[in-house]
Amino acid sequence: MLELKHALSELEKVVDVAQLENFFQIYLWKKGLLNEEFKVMVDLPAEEKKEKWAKLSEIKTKLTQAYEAKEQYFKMGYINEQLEKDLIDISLDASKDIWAYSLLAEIRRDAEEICKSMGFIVEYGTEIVTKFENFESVNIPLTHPATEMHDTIYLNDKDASGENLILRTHTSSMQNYLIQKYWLPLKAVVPGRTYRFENMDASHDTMFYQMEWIVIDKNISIAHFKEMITKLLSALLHKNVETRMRPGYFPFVEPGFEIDVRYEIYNKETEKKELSNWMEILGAGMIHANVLKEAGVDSTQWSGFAFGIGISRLAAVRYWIKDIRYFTNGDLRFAKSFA
Ligand code: FA5
Repeated sequence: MLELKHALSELEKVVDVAQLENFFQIYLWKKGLLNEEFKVMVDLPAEEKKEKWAKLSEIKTKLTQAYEAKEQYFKMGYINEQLEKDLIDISLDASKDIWAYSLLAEIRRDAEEICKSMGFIVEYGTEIVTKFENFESVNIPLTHPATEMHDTIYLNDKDASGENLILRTHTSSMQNYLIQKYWLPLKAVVPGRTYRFENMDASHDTMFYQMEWIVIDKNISIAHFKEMITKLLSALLHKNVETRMRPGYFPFVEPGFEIDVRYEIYNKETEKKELSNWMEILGAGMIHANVLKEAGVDSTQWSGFAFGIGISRLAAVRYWIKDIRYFTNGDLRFAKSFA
């Protein structure tokens, strides 16, 4: 019968993974020495078989345990070796050629700094929201055709009332939450990812960044909004911009508008400065009385405005990028060209 002591001493001599594999083949594999011995026992008389079978089983158990311990030892060695290799050398200079912010992060951080300096609270909110937060709290009844304006991505998980949770389709889904959390007067911004089930093209992605501004106070009017938006866009785009307000429909504002921007560009062919085309950059409006009511606010006392900017499109304007999908498709050539 196979000797445990001998097998263990053989295992002892094993120094690497290849030798361990070899050991396994010789002793423990289904065609290895141990199983061969089990096979031979099948024809032994019952009593003798019982005794030898038990002994061999014990040898198998002990040898397997010893083998596994050694295997574990090699695995840990391998993991430690990898960890060692992956260790970040903090003495290395974090120079520009090895890291850079994504352009979206850069513009978002810029926007956050500008907003903080203007006294705004910055809050990220949650990306997974209830249908109430995304629709009903901002005056979009679930039966309203407006819900179809956003082709929403639904999750299997449900909220407390049994409704499926969704990925927020706009940062306006945070309005009710912000009012409840900070109460009034309120000046807050929500930068973050939003999701829609879109057909993708150069200016439409399924995951894109928005930033929501919400201002509620006494006697707030469109004039406050107009003044603020022109200053803000010029600061964010690093250019002097002209803004244009067009009527726009959003169920959560009344009146609602869309804002386009244009700015001076240099035409290489004519070698002259000229104005760019108008580009829609955000949706805005005076917060609808129903939104205030839903959050428990007396709309005869308080008023406010809100607007939501597409950060991805804003970044495209600021950095002259033709297609917003470049921001998120992970192409290192793109990322490195801005490092
Ligand atoms: C909204 O999402 C409203 N919540 C904005 C708003 C807030 C209006 C507060 C009134 C008051 P809209 O669907 O137009 O509106 O999106 C706002 C901006 O997000 C657009 O102007 C655009 O810049 C950007 N955007 C919309 N869809 C996409 C997309 N698929 N990919 C990239 N950017 C997008």
